[in-house]
Parts: sequence; structure tokens; C-alpha cells
Amino acid sequence: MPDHADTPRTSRRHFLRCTAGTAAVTASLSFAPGRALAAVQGTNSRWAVTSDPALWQQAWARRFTNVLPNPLAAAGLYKPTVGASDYTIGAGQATADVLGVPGITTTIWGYANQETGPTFPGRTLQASKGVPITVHWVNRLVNASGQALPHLLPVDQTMTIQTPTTGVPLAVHHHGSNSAAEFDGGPDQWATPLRRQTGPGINGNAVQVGTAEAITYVYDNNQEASLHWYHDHAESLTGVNVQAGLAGLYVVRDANEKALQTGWKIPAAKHEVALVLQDRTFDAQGQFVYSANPANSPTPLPGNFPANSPSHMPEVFGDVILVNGKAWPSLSVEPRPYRFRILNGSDSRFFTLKNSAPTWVPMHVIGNDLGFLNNPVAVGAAGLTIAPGERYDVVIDFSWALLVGLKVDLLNSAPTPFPLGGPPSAGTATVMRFNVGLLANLLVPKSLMSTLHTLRGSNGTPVLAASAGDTAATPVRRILLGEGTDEYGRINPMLGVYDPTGAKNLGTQGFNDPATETPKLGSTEVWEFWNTTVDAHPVHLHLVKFRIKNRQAFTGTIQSTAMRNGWTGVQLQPGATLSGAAVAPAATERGWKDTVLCPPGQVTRIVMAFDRPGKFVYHCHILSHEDHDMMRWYQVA
Ligand SMILES: [Cu+2]
Repeated sequence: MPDHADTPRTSRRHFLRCTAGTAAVTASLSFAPGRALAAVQGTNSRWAVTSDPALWQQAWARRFTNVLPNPLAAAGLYKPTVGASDYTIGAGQATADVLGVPGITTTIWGYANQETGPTFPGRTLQASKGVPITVHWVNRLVNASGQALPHLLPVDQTMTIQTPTTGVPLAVHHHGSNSAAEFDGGPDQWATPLRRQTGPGINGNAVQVGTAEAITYVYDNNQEASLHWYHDHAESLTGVNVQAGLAGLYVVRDANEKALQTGWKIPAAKHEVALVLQDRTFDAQGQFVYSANPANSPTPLPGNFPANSPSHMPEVFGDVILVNGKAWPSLSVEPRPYRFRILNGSDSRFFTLKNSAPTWVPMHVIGNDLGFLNNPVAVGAAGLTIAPGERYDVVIDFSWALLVGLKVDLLNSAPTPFPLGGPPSAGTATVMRFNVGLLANLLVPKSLMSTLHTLRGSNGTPVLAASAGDTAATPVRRILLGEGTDEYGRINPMLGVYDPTGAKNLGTQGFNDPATETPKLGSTEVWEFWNTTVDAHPVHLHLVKFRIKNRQAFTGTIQSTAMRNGWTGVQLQPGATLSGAAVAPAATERGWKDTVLCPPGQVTRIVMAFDRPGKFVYHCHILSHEDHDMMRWYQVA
């Protein structure tokens, strides 16, 4: 193992005591058909756990020489294709300078509109609250002759949807969106190149005459100012599709944010910068590679595992840190406050961020996934942890950086896997550098440096209540997070049901098992996530915005269960005991959220209202978990 790499996980562990023996699941299950071998072809040679050591050293030696692009600058935004609100955006293959090593380019999958070839990350969609936009998403993963391209990365033939025979299916999900179910871009809403085939989730509303190759979605944007993102979400392929490059930002603006900017309470314009944090691994030619070698599987695979087939891994960690598609970049900043809109767009890596001069360069959180906090909250000595899929809105004040020198590094201390794995290596502990220069304008209002601002309470943005919004009468659902094994003995994290009465204690369920969570349209519910695994899982619900109520430790016993297809699952036995007091969420996570970090051995409680009908998914945003098989449907009716 080269010293630049983090240590991958090689065994599974439960947080709770697991009893011996296997119990059949007591409640009724319907058995979904097993997945046959897939027709989606990948590039099987591109598997590796670590980057080519020589190329990694070249990239590391050039750290902080790549210039950070700003996805929120004018050049980073899509312009409408027609009129003011109609966009056509295609996914395609291109090359990009990711590493900054002379002579090396990386083949990427990215998004493009009429002005540019595909970029990684895709450019940013900017919308205004209450003003809908229409996007025609086109899968253009074809060569010059119109033939479908193979996947850039190895595709595990044992777990991929088998239906498509005309190329790699793509499904564009707008993460953070409150939009109609037919425009959600869920795992079954896919299309193969040039829309030759579509998944079962595509219905007539997503088709528009005149754009026969596109899937057309309308986003209402009836949401507060917040940073969302769009990324691929095709069933079982989300990890490889996003790893190939298919992700970009989506920013919603509103009057409250505008007033805060013009009132000199938050930085604006070129002093507002988005940071998309991702990790990647590269071969000697600078191409993306992926953890997919059966020899790296945590348990020996049986003889009937398909020969020469890549194997899905429990997590995927890269050893090169990218920000906005550039390896270990740097940004020249003035000695003044900046607003950073941070997305963790990695497959499995958590980031715990602080900077190398925390005393002189304070960081404050001003917002969460889906809107502003009531007031800025200082980031403490432990740093700010951002799980995959989460966004944090952060102000970093470089006003006094001249006292400590001109270079401030953004550092990462999050273990892999989080939170009980090993520490990051020197390479993955380093994110990027800020080079502090001179003030461009000596008239920076002092109010920008204040941390006493009220960020909500006017312009249609109500103050957040201290309570998460539930009452004693609010219905409670108990979601189980458990780790089993698939038919080949591979780690298989899953969602499921915990019923302390034992009546419907289903245990872990697969993605294709029938929905068990069916909230009423307009209802408010508490969902509890009982995490029996040793990992933290960032659980994301499509459609809704929620508040975190609290977290509480528990003890209990889990028992193995026999599942369909020879899978082994787990069941949390009735009688699990809460221990200690319920702990309120950190002050930095008390805003509107769509993704919540669920620590091991704890119940994490969230509160939300279900305001649109239809079928949506909830899933772990560790993409390797989501694909296998930590995702389920819920139905609002
Ligand atoms: Cu997970």
C-alpha cells in the first residue's frame, strides 16, 4: 500500500452485538426477481485502489499550482438555450486537465450546453425563487458514428440493471429540489444515449415534442436561496457515473439573500465562491480508475462469481483531492471575508475541514443544505464535518491573515471510513490553499466582518424555531440501518424497518422490495434512523426539506436474517434500549437539511412535511452504499 493512500476497509463490523444463527424474517415479503447479467459495458482494465505512484507524486509536487475556477462566476453558469428559462444540457465525453501535470489529460464525462463541450464538474444552473426553469437533459454518450460509448470505469455485471441494451443509462437528479415526482430524476428515470431506451420511471410528462432525444424536467424553484446540485442517479450506476464526472451545481437565489448582500452582511459577487470537494484515483496515463478488483473484496468471492468481472466495493476512496475538478488547487484571496458554498460530492469520503490558521482566519457557518441559519455559528476546534451529499454555507474571514503570512491551507482530518476508520494520509488531509494578497478595494465595510447578523426573519424567510416542528402526536417511523451480505458474501449495507413491538419488524430490505413508508400528502412525520452499523451514513430524502430533531445512543441485539437471493440481512430485536439523553443537533446543522449524518450506534431523528404526491427514494449518500443496496422507495399519497 503506497503511503499516499488511505487504508481501505477489509472487514465488516456491527456496532451492536450480533447473535449467532440465522432467523427467517417473520413478516411477509414479496420476492423481487434477481438481477441477471447486465448489458451495460464498462472498461474493465480501469480498476485500482490507489493512483499510479509516479503520477501521484508528480501531481502532489505541483499541489497549489492549479488555479481554482469558481462555478458561481459568470463563466461558470449555463446560459439559457431558448428565452430566459429553457436549457438544453447534454452529457458527453471529453478530456480535461484535472491533475495539472504537463502532458496529462483525463477523459471525463461531463455536461455541456450550446456554448461549450462537456465540462467536469458541469456548469452551474442559477435560478430565482419562484421562477420555474425547464431543462432538456440529453444523454450524448455516443461516438462520432452515433454508437454508444462503453463506460469509462469498470461496471459490476452482477448488480447493474440489466434492461438497457443501447448504452449507459443516465438519470439526472436535482438534489435539493422540491419538484414533481415525474421530474425528480430517480433511479428508474433513466435514458440510454439519444433516448433510445428509457426506464420505467419515465412518463409522458417528461417528454417534450421537438426534443425527442431529451428527458424534459421542470423545476419550480419555490425554495429559499440555497445551493443544490444535479448529478447522475441511474440505478446501481450512480457511483460510477458520478465518478466519471456527472455532477454540477444548482444555485437558487432569493430576495432575502439579495438584501443580505446589498446590506453588506454577507460577501457577494467574486467574493462568493463554490467549492465542490471530490476525491479521485488515477492510472499512469492520468485516467480515472475505480476500486473494483475482486481481489480487494472484503471476503473471498465464490467460484461462481463471473470470471474477469469487476466487483462492487463497500466504499471507494480516491487519493487525490479535487476542488471544482482541479487537483489540490489554490485561490488568490483578498484579506477580507469570503463566502464559500461547499458541497461534498465524493463517493464515500467525509471531510472534516479547518484551516491552517484557525485563530487568525475564523470560519462561520451561515447556512445548511436548503437555506440560511438564523445567525452565523463559529466552527469549533474540531472542524466542520461534511458528509457526502451535504452542503455547508461558510464565511471565512481572511482580514487578519497578513499577520500569519500569506498562505492559508484548507485541511481535512476525517477518517476513512467515517468515523472509526484510519486518519487521512498527507495527500488526502490537504484540500487546497488560499494565497492571501492585497485588498482590491480599501472600502470593505466593517459590517461584513461582524458575526452578529440576523440572516432570517424578513423577505419571506421566517426565523427558524428552536423546535424541529413535531408534537407528541406526530407519527414516528423507525428506519433500520443495517449491514448484511449479498449472495457473493460482499458487504451489503441496507435500509429497513425496526418495529419495537415485533409485529412488523422487517429488518433490512433490498432496493427492489416493496415500499413500507407511505406518508400522507400534507402530513408531518418524525423519521428515526437506527444505525446498527459501524459507519456513519448520510441519509438523503428526495423531495422534502427537514430539520434535525436530535440524536440518542442505543443498545440492542441484532440477529442475522435470511433474505431473498441468498442475501443475509439483519434485524434489530425488539427491546433496543435508548441510553443517555437525546442530544440536540450541533448549532451548525440547525437549518433546513436534505441529508443527515447518522452516526453509528445512535438514533438520528428528523422532522419533515410531505408536500407533493408520488414515489421518491431515500438513501445513503455514500454512493457505493446507495448502489448496493442502501436505497428504498417511499410513497406519498
Ligand atoms: Cu451508507
